[in-house]
Amino acid sequence: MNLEQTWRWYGPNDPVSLSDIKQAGARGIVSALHHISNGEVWTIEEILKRKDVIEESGLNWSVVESVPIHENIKTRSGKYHEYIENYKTTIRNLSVCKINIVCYNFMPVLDWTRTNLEYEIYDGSTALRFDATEFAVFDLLLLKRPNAEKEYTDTQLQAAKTLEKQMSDARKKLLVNNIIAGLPGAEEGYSLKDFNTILNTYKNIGPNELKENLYFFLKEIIPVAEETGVLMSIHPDDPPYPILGLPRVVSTQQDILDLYHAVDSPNNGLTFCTGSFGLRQDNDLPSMVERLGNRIHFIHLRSTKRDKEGNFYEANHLEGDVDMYEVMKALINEQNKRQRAGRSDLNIPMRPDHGHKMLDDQHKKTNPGYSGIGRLRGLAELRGLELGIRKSIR
Ligand code: CS2
Ligand code: MN
Repeated sequence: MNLEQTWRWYGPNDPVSLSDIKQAGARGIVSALHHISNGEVWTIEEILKRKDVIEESGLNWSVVESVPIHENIKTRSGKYHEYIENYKTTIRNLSVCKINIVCYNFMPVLDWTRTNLEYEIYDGSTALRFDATEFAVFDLLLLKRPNAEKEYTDTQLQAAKTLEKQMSDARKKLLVNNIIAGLPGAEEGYSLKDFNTILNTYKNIGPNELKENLYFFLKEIIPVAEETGVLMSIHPDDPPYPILGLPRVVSTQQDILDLYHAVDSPNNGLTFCTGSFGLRQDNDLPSMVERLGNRIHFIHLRSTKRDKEGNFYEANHLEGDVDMYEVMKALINEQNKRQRAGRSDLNIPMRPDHGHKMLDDQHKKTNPGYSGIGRLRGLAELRGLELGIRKSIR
């Protein structure tokens, strides 16, 4: 009853092929129909097309990551009714195609955010990094977001000004692109010109309002998920605290307990992402697995290394701030609990979430965070860790 080893595949254009994934030892595929615009229905025909390609390689489409949530739903404005109805239809269609785990997130405007996509770490591989001063340069001096200074200390303001003076135009352009052009899997990309206008759509939406909008959405879709046997699994915010003056409501254990409580159903569940949750010192990951575990339907395993200034980078999977051993033990305990309770969902799908750019991949064009070899290393280490713990506690 191992965790199911899965791998994110962006579809036929992904430089990592299905046969590469097979050699990496994953059997479950995590994929999404990125070519369908945000808010539109995923038809049965389109879903089956992707499913057939996956199954022809002897693999299985285990999880959808993600069916994106249209901005209108997050702000409960514009055509949100129509988009929610479309979302319900997509859930129904996925279930007809026997795909029953759906990951999604509820981060306003931006999905995951990094400032540097090629940060060289001590072993010579490159990792994704978030530099708080670079981010402040973007926010204060390039985007020039109105009133942004209020959210920074004097030291931070000074540091941003000093750094900006040292930056070439090319470096500034790259920084802007890294933040707003959309990292892989983020379904929206923006131009600097439009960006302040989009941020402004949240001017009357604080954390309470955003929570209300999330719960409104859940009250609409979870009954459909129940009816069709689909497990909705929300992905936490990355990073798990407010940025750009935008509210964040999926960052802590309490946020998840509130979400569970808002619609009390096993179909209203969680993607447990150790990389995202692990960025907050007050998130105790093993105890979160224990407390939130019965509704964890999908697992992302990766580690990050943070410092006191608010910078972080993605560490090797078994290094950094995440105690992967304790997390894995807690996950195995959760499986044991499920077995005792007679549940059938024991093989919770997990994937190595991101990896470093290393070895041959350093000479190739890869999706940031989603190169083949770095994730292969991550998966191999995690698989070994799981096996070791399992054998030692039996
Ligand atoms: C990222 C995101 O941290 C992550 O897993 O790669 O793309 C994430 O998968 C989405 O935000 C989930 O909806
Ligand atoms: Mn993740």
